Amino acid sequence: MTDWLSKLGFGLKKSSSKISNGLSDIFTKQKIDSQTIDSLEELLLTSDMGIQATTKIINNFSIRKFDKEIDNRSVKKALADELTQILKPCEQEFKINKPQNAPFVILMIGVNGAGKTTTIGKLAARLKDKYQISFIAGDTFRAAAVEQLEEWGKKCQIRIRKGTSGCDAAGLCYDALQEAVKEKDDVVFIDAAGRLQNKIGLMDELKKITKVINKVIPQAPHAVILTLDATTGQNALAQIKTFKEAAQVSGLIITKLDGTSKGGILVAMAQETALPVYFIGVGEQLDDLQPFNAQAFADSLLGID
Ligand SMILES: Nc1nc2c(ncn2[C@@H]2O[C@H](COP(=O)(O)OP(=O)(O)O)[C@@H](O)[C@H]2O)c(=O)[nH]1
Ligand SMILES: [Mg+2]
Repeated sequence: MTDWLSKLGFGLKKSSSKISNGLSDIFTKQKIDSQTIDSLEELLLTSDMGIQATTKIINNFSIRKFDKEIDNRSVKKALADELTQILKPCEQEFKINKPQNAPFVILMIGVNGAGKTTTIGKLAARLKDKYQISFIAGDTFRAAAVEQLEEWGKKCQIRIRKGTSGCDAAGLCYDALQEAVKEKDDVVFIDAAGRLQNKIGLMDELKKITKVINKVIPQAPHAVILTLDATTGQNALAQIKTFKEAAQVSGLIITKLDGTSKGGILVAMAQETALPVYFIGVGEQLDDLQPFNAQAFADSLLGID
């Protein structure tokens, strides 16, 4: 098995054992009856797949013909097919289309603790051999947030532009982006603040930052990535809704899949929002960020090896 696949399987262990054990308990008979279907429905719902996706899966699954005897593996394979179909539209490569004479600007948004700064570090590590990258420390209210970004910058030898503590993030972005243009950076990551206590405040700040970015570089930000913590389960869906109202979210990165049994949330997201999932986080190390692959994710989620 390739390295990334085994890492994915390992990262999704908590989710897959929950689902696997559940399936073993349900499919004990040689035929599928209404009780089996009811139990399957309950398992999918408690695995965070959401009502819409669960209904779709159950409808398709109940009319499926199993030609041989019904063993655990064929049930898992059939379910993996259903999950892959739902997840597939989210499998979209994250592309850097650098404009002429300006950097490709990536605005990272998400609530505090979702994994924005860590993900910027991981992403930059993937891209740094190919592009001249810089960071803007837009989370100006938390000193620790700036330090954390600086650490990633040191680790990956990437320049970071920051302001004084508590300075206006939009003003910082304005100056820093102009510098980035002058320095001919290829890619700029903006680490935005993530306070969600006050929805209006957050929306206003994001709108202001976007406007300023756009003033310096037309068409920018070129990507707005919403980072979501998978351990929050269904709450992640509410976060998507809130952030979509505040910014033009182009895609998602789902972190901390290694720390939760709620990996099924990606199925609910795929069904209900259909936003691209560029990457998934399966650990805290630099190489624990993987491009999202629908089939591999579905297989790993069900514990198919
Ligand atoms: N286990 C695990 N931890 C993660 C992952 N991504 C981020 N973290 C951890 O989550 C915590 C918050 O991340 P941080 O980047 O500071 O979040 P931010 O507030 O959105 O910038 C840190 O301790 C990270 O190491 C992941 O994929 N897996
Ligand atoms: Mg941060």
